[in-house]
Amino acid sequence: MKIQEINAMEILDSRGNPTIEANLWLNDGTNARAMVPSGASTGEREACELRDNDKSRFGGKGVLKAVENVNTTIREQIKDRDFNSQRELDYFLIDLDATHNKSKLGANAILAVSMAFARASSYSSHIPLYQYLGGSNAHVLPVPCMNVINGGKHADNTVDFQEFMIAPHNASSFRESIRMGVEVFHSLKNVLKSKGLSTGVGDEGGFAPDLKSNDEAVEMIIKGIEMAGLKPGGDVSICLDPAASEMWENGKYKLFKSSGELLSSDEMIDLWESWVNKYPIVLIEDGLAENDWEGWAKLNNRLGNKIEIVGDDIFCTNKEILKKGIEQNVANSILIKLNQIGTLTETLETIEMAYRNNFNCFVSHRSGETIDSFIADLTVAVNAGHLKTGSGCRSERIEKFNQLMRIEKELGSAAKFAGIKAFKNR
Ligand code: 2PG
Ligand code: MG
Repeated sequence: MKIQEINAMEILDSRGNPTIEANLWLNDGTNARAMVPSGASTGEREACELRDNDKSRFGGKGVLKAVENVNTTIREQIKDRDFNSQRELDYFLIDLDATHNKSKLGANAILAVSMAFARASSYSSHIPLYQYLGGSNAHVLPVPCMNVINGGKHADNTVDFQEFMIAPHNASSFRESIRMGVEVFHSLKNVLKSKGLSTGVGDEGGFAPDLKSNDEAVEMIIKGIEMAGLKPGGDVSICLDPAASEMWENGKYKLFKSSGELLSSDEMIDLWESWVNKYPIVLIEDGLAENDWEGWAKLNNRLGNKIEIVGDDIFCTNKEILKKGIEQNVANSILIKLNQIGTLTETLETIEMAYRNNFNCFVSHRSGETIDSFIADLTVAVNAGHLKTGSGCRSERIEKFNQLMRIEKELGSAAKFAGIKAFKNR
């Protein structure tokens, strides 16, 4: 496939921050575009998101350099060149950048091209993106883990932990599970309203009330599930992403938004164990900080045979770091975010390594998103069984759910909803 033309421009993400969109044409005339998301609670070892740091524009967050890199350096090298596969293009871009973290061209610039090429190739071959990426065995529709209460860095409230998610797993289809999830979202709104709490939402579309404690967030959600006529645990379980790296200070965890209390790594592990015993929790992501590897090994030893222990900031979708994590037995699942590593091919390599080592893959959006629904197709392509991409509102999140409903419809009787088995140890 020959790339006929490529260009990029600066657009805005869901937080009103600049991000990059690439438009790519193949020589058969096929055109596709892709938009890159952006995180707030980022891992230290993520690939470089190139920003202008020109304080006179968007507070330094402009991405004109990344755009320029696509429109000049990358364009000059890939225009009119034949690429036989995604892998060939992605490794060409990796070599062109030639840094370990894509800091020369920017992972945002490279990923925009990588995703646009994949989408254009799928259009050109008349194969839906999920099948183009995953082959004819792509058929599993994921449990949507919906982030119904936002805290941490994603909301200006008193809740320390970043994400409280519901997993509506006891459904016969994705469509039914989304209905259940959204009904819980609406009944949670009523629960909060009835207590005089705010029903404004945070970055990912979950409610962001000021609560007395972190426990209260889970208790509100359990009420919301019951008020929707569903059974906590039986129908809808709970997943957490406390994003603990954000709380890590001088070897301790600081509950910085509520009590200011300092917890040791062991005390955090005790906290998670008590929560798992108390609440219908099936998954904890980033329960500890990315640099607390010793703690991670203990946590996985304590809870890794009961629930899914997902590494996000600690692995950064990076297969070298994942390899170390597998050797040191620190988790049993990995969060998958394309822009943490910067190409589709490397993302697929990380997923393959995870599966070969009996790890689960949990596909994820970023807190700064666009309407690009690429991750919906990716989730089905790799039969990941679960993803997190927001709550029951905000179109940049809902678009992924809508795309998954389209895919489910298109797959027809071949579609299989993952259900509770999507989670480790279930
Ligand atoms: C996370 C993500 C997505 P961010 O921590 O898992 O929910 O947040 O994009 O801000 O890193
Ligand atoms: Mg996370």
